[in-house]
Amino acid sequence: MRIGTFVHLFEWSHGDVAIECEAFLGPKKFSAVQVSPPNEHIVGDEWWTRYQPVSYALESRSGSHEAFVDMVKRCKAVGVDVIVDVVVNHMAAGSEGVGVNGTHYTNRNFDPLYSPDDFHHSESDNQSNCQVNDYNDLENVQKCDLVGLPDLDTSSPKVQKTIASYLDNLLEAGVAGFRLDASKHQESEALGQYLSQMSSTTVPYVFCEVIEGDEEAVKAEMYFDYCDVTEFNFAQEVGSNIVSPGKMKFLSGVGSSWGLIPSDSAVTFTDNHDTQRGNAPLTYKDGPLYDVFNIFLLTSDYGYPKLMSSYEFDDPDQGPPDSSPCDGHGWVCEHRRYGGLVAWRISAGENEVSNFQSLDDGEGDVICFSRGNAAFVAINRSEDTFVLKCGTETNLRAGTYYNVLDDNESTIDIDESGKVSNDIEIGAMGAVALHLGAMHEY
Ligand code: LM2
Ligand code: CA
Repeated sequence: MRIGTFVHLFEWSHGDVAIECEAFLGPKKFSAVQVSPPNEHIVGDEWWTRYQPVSYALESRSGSHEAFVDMVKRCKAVGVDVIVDVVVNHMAAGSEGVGVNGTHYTNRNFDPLYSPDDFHHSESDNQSNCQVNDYNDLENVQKCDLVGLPDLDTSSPKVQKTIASYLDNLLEAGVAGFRLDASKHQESEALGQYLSQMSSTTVPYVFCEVIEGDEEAVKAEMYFDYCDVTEFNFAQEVGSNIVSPGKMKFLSGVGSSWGLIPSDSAVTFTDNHDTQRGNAPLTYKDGPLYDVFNIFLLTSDYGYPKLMSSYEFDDPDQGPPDSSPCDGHGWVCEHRRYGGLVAWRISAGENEVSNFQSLDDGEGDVICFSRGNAAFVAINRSEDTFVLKCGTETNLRAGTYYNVLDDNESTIDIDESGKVSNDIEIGAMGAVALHLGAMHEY
């Protein structure tokens, strides 16, 4: 069971990530931060320029090589690992272009890294390739170009060596983990091969971005030997029980019995930078209902949760604001709302969900559960204040606890038999979360 919590600080600059590690993520005990691809990408204001690599120089919209190394060091110093988004399925599209560090490229030619024969290509012509358009066909998904992006031949020894040396470079800088972008579009054995060719003695945490679709050729389990895997169905399945009222009571036992991948392999999230522009059931735009979803994400015993931290957008292509996150305009900073739950999860530890109760007489909008004797949460998804009755079982030992979702403003007493000692009001779309690590001293 994963007791950590990590956060994707989408499109934050290296300098701002470093500050956030020191000011918030470290003190709150986040295990890691996922950063946007730090390597050279095409020029342009859209966020997705970051997914069109031009070289592996650590120069990007987020900052310079030097700023990157400084960020990694400062985050590490406060106990926060840096997980890099690694884009190696493909390179930048187009017949010609230039990267943010001044590197020129032409069609499928990225001197000195890759030449046209290092890419998958048509039999008779190394300047062109098939397009990904048939998700029932493994070869098509993995060897053709994804949205016109020249597809690297990840099975080639030369390409594997080049990727492994990029990864070694990142580890050298102190990076602790990788998100392997578009893993679904890379043969899993080839992905395993380049990972095994790293020479660094650091063993990174690796998770693979695989969107498993019913009946599709690529299966999440193909990757389990090499990495954890993004479980996109968690957001869909759990989300559908949060979007409509009356279904919170069905959230007991989220896991393999729901058709999800094994918990130990799963990276979970409510939304990510793609789904918040696509089919995510809930995003920051949904207000408090989205908070309910994130609170469930962080208190669930399933998977390794990743919080999304966004900037506001109307146009889905829109890049990040140029102000500082969290105090500047245009940033959402979702992760700041749930800081107290990170320590809650650490207290909950390896304990599975127990004592799951539907509290509103079967209406299904208010639930509570415990994680062993270490942590308790009650979540009110209804539009009205709910009174958590005196006598509700928490499994906690007697004492006074802070509600960690309330910046420790309020306390709750638990009696000798582990029950709530007074009636407690939980606001609409609100929650109370108590754990052994946040007991009131007296
Ligand atoms: C991913 N995971 O597998 C990323 O999470 C996702 O954000 C990336 O797409 C994708 N794979 C490739 O790394 C994004 C964005 C696309 C964008 C690509 C490349 O969602 O819209 O495609 O990055 O920048 C853009 C244009 C598209 C065009 C393509 C090539 O939107 O219309 O296709 O560039 O020029 C002709
Ligand atoms: Ca591929």
